[in-house]
This record gives sequence, structure tokens and C-alpha cells, in this order.
Amino acid sequence: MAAAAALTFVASPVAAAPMPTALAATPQADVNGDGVADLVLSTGARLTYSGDTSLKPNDLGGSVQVLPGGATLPGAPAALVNQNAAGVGLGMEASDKFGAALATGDFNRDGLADVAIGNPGESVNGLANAGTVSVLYGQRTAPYLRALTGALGTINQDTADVPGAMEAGDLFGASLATGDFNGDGYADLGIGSPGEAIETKARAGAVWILYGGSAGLTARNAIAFNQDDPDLAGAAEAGDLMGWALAAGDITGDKRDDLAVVSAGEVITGTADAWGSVHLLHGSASGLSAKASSYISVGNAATHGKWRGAVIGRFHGGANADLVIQADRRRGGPAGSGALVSVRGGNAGLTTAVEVIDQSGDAIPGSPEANDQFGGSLAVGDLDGDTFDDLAVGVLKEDNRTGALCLLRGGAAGLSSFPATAVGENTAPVNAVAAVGEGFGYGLRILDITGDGKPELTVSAPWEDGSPQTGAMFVLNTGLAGNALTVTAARKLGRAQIGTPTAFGPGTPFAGNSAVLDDNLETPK
Ligand SMILES: [Ca+2]
Ligand SMILES: [Ca+2]
Ligand SMILES: [Ca+2]
Ligand SMILES: [Ca+2]
Repeated sequence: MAAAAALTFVASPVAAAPMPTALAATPQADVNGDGVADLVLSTGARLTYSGDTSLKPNDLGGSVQVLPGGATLPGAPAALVNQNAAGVGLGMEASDKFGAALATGDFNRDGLADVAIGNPGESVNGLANAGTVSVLYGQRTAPYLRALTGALGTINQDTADVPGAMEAGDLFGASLATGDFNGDGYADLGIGSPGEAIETKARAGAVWILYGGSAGLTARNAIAFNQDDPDLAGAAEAGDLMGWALAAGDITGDKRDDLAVVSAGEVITGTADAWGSVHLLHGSASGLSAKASSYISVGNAATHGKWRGAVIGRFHGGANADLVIQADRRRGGPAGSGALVSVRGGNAGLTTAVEVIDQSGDAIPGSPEANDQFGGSLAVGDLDGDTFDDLAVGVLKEDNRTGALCLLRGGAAGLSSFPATAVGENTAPVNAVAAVGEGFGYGLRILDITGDGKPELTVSAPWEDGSPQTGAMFVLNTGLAGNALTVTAARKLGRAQIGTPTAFGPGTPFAGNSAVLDDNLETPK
């Protein structure tokens, strides 16, 4: 049945499909259809629970900003969308986390990027933290996002044709990823629900897949996966937290995206003080299925603590992308220091060719200290134009929460091909006076938002100058100094430049980024 449907899609006029304006392997991000990618970022969702009480009404429970790209930024007035906006629905409450996860992609293939917005804190019908996902479609005029008549606007587990049933604490929408899993040219959406109970197993977690089509994202053929699926490795256990993070990309090299699903609390027999696994669901003409999947866990890597974030990129070049997972620390390292687990991709999916990268080696600047959170944010893109993807790594709490970045350049030997580069607010030409607590690096994205054909690296510091009321976003141009990446130009945008009616400066996360660690979803609600 599904295969026939896919054939129908393939027979549709693919030649008329709009050319993506974003770089290859980057999800479509041009929301207003002017040919330049736009930034989508959240404001309050990451911050409202931190105790700041001087909120504007727009900040209650979180808002999402669209910052149009252009030669001068923003290229057009920025816009703010929240749950009181027309067509969004459910209203704004202080307990919401609207924008805690964001993803862009063209669900209806009209050439304009659409946006999925996770709100894992949403209460529905009195079910606290059941969670919802709002889907808004790109349009050419402000606020650049709209509800699409006849399409799903709000998705939860009680939506018709969506498997499952909504329960308190599901945290549906805590993670999101867009990719084209069936290769029909329409973006599809993965939705994580790490709080989902599987039978009596609390917080075992699960992931949902919805497919795009000419009428937008649809629940038709929607499917959910959990670890009790006999075709998936492992079994659902309480506290697995499957769906804590998601990443999409083509690891198997068949030109269809695959979906990596992180189970942050997975217990592996024989490992001590280490949790985490990743199931990779392989794309196919009929979409994602558990029968075609591969798997890796902390049993394959020398790490301690939990696995959390994940991204996918072609760090070795070639057809097979690699998976990079964020771990709490290298085995034996200081708690919270952060480490990356780079997993080589192959035609059969995830391999056991694994490398653990942290600040302890000579190739990476700095040294691993407790709670540095190296890798707490991650962004993928080709910063130097050599066709190998590069990785921007946030060191969120480096130097007492000042924050820093580490740029890893891809090459024939993957992320270890060249020396890494450290970037902070004191690095020339950033020159923004690094200060304790600013959180430089919390939000990261690599995207050509100026339309000059080369990607920029955007970096947010949500607590710039010691206040969430300030905040800053840096737009960095990069190049090479010898074999290493370097920053060649920088500009800083604050709340005044962005000009949206919120009490917060640029926040986190940028759509397309991996989850920021410090999001306290881990505490049962
Ligand atoms: Ca645009
Ligand atoms: Ca669209
Ligand atoms: Ca698709
Ligand atoms: Ca590169």
C-alpha cells in the first residue's frame, strides 16, 4: 500500500519541483520565498522558566521569531509568532515551551519553507506536559508564517490517524527533525516524545513520523516507533527516553534521508555509569521502517553519563554521512565536560567505526572541565566550501558560562583531519568583550542567510551583557588560515536590530540545530 502511494508521488511532476535555495543537504529554510534562507529561532521558551519575571505578553510560554535573510540583516522586518497568533491556537500559558524544538522544511513543496514548532510543555485537556507540535507554512509577507487551510495545524497524539493517545508527561514535540525519508520531494517530520510510557514502562519514549504532500503535512501513513518493535534493537524499558533528540540525513547513501533517534537513558548491560543508544531508521521509497534500521550504543563508545544531542553530516565527504552524538563526557572525564561520538556511516547504516572527541586531545583547544558542556550545541555545514561538511561545536559553559565555540573541519579523515579552532567573544574580529554568564554559543546554525552563496555561522549569546533582556546574535563569516577554519568577519545583532516585540534578545535554538542540553526536560513533570 505504501509503496504504491510512493510510486504515485514519484510519478507526479518532479521536474516542476522548485530548486532548493539552501545548500545541498540543508533543509529548505527560505520561509518568505525571496530566494534567501531565513533564520527561525525561539525567544522565551528556553528562558521563561529561568526565573525572569519581566516578561512581555509576547513572551509568555515562548515565541518564535522569523528573521529574514538578506545582504543586510534582517533583510526585511523580523516577525514574531506565538500561540495567540491567528491560526496557531491553544493560547499562551506560562508553562508552555513553545519553540523548545524547531525544524524547517518544505512540507507542501511550494518552494517556501514551512516550520514545525514543538511545545512539549503544552497542557491539553488538563494533561500537563502532554505536548503538541504546531505546523505553520511559509508566506511571502510578514509574519511569513500562516496556517494552511485544510492542513494539520496542531498535532498531538489524539489527532486523527496519528497513532497513540495523549497522556500527561508525554513531552510530545520535545525534539523535531525534518528530512525527506521517502524521497518524494516533500519534507517529512520526525517528532520525539521522550516521556511516552510504553505499556507500564514510564518514560520509555517513542518517535512519530508524519509525511509531507501537496496539501501539506498529513497524518495519512503516520507511524510511531518504540523499542518494543520486534524489528528494533533492544526493548522498551522505563526511563529509556527514546526520542530525546533526533537528527535527519543520508547515512546509507541512497539519497533518501534517514532518521537518528536518541534514547538518552538507555541502559546497556556491562557498561557502568553510561547511558544512551541511537536507532537509525533507514529511508526508503515507502518511508521509514523498523525492518531497515541500524543501531549503536554506549557499549560501542568510551563515554560516561548520558548521550543527548545528535547531528548528521558528510564529515568524511562522499555519499555516506556520519552521525555525531553528544555525550556527557569521555569515559573517566569530568562530569558534564562534554564529548562527541563520531560514528562513521555506511551503506548498511551506522557502523562501529567510532571516534570519541573531546577537549583532552592536542587537536582540540581547551581542556575538559566539569560542566563545560562541550558539544551542548552543534551545527553542520560546509564553512570553507571544500564539499566536506564542517562542525561548529558549542562549549556552552566554558569559563564559568562565558561560552565558546570550537570549529572542526571535515576532511578525508573526518573531523580529525585538521586542527580545530577556538572562537569566543574576544576572538578577532568578533571583539565583543567576553563576560561570565553570557552563554556564547547556545544557539548555532550554519546557513547562507546573506544570499552570497557562502554559508554564515550564526551564534547566539542569550545572556549577552549579563541579561536575557539583552541577548545577542553574531553572524560570522569563515575561511581558512592554513588548514584550519578561521573567522574572517563578524557582525552583532541585538534586540534593537532585530526589532520584534519581545523582552528577550536572540534566543535558542535555531531551527535545524540539535537540542541544547540545559533544558530540564529530564525532571519528571
Ligand atoms: Ca528568505
Ligand atoms: Ca512550503
Ligand atoms: Ca517525503
Ligand atoms: Ca568544509
